[in-house]
Amino acid sequence: MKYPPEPFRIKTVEPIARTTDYERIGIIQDAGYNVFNIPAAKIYIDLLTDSGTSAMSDNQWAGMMRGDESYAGSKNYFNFEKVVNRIFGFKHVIPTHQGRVAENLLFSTILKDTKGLVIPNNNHFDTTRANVEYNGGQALDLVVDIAKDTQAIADFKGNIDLKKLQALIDRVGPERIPIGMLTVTNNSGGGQPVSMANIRETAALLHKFDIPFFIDACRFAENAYFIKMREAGYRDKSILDIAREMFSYADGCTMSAKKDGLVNMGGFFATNNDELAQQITNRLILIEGFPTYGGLAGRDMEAIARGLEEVLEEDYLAYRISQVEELGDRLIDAGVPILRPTGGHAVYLDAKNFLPHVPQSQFPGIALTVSLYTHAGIRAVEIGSLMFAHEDSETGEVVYPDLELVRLAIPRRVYTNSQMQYVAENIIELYQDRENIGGYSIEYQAPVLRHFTARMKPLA
Ligand code: P70
Repeated sequence: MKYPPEPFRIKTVEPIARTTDYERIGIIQDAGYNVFNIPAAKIYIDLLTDSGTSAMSDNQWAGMMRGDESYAGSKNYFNFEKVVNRIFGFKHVIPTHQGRVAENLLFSTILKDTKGLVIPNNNHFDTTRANVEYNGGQALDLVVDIAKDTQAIADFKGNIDLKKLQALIDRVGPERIPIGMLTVTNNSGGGQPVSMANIRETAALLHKFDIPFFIDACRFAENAYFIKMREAGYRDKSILDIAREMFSYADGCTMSAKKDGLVNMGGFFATNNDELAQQITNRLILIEGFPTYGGLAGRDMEAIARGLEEVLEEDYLAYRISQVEELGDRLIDAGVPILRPTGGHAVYLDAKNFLPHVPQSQFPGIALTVSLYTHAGIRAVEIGSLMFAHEDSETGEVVYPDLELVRLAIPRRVYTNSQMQYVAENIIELYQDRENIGGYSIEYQAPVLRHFTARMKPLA
C-alpha cells in the first residue's frame, strides 16, 4: 500500500469548531496578521507546529497515573534515564522542560566569556540560532547547496557540506569552534534527513580537530526511518539500531521531546562528557530544577519514556511519513510549488514560487499564512524572512534567507487523512487565486525571535 493506514484507532475525541469567512477577517486583523496571536479555538486545522501537539497513547496516559512526584530520585526519572540511555547511549541524561532550555544550558556554558566563537550546523533552527547569538556566538549554516533548490530531488538534502565545514575550520581555526552540530531532520531546510554517512563523516572531521560533535535530535526517529528507506545497508536494521548508530558518533545531544518524544512538554540534554555534564547540572539547578526532574513532573518523564519507545515502532513511522507524503503528493499533482521531496514532519510551501509577485522584503510567507487562515481556518507557520532575515553585523544590509517557506507541520497521530484532504483542496483553491494575494510590512517587532510576537500590516 502506497500510503499505509493509521496503526491506531480513536478512543477520545476533541471537537473542533469552524468559523465563518467574515469572522476570520476580523480575527486576523486583531491578531496583527500574525497567526501566533490567534486563539487556538478559532483555528479549524492547526498546522502551526508538530511540537507539543502529539496525541498521547493510552499507554502514555496510563504512565501519567504512575507519576512519582518525589522531589529527588523519582522512579520515573530512572525509567526515563534508562530509555534515553538505551536509544541515545549517552552517559549523562539531564531533563529539561523543553528543547531550548537544553540549548540555553549548552551554549551559555560553552560560549561563556569568550568572544568570536562559531557554531556550525547544517541549518540552525530558530531557537538554536537565537541561543547561540544571544550568548555571543555566531551560528553558521553549512547545509549542502542542493538544499537551496526546492525542486531538486535528492535523498538527503539535510546533509552538511563537509567541504564547507573543512573550509570553516581552516579559516577560523578549531580553537574558535567549541562544538559542531547537525539537526536531524533539518527543520529550516524542509524537514530533510541527514544520511548516516554524513553523520559519521561530520563526526570524523570534527574529531580530527578535537571539536566535540552534538546532534539536535528533535526528530531523530523520522530521520532514522529515512535512513532505513533510502540509505544502502540499512533496510534490514531496526529503527532502534539505526538511532543507536547515529548517536554513537556524537558526544551528546539536545532534545525537544515535544517532537519525537510524542509528548506535550519535555526535553533533555545528554552527553558523555563528565565535566560538561557537571557544569550543566549546576546551571540546571539554578534555572530549571533538581537534576532528577529538571522542570518536569514525574508523570511527564514517564510519558516521555513511553513515547520514546513508541516512536521507534515501524508501523507508526510508516504511517507518519506517508501521511505527510500524501499531502505533499496531492499538492504536487495540482501544480502547487512545494519543497521536494516532502520532508518528515511537514509539507513546506515554496512561497517564493507560490507568490512570485511578492518580493522577500514584503514577506511572501506571511502573505500566504494569512491567506490560508482567512480562506480556510488553517494555521501554518512562516519559515522565511520574518523568522530569519537579519541585518549584516558589518554592512547593516538586510540578509534574506535562501528559502521563503510556509510550513504545514503535521501533529503526530492527531489529524485524519480526510482532514488532510481538506487542507490540500483549500491550498489548491488558494493557488488558483494567488494573484489576489499581496505583501506585508512590520508594525512591531521584538529584538530576538521576532516572528513569535510581531505585528504586521497589509501593504495594499
Ligand atoms: C517547531 C518548533 C523547535 C525546535 C526545533 C529544533 C530543530 C530545537 C527546537 C526547540 C518551534 C516552533 C516554531 C514555529 C511555531 C511553533 C513552534 N521547533 N531544535 O515547530 O525546541 O520548542 O522544545 O524549545 O525544531 O519546529 P522547544
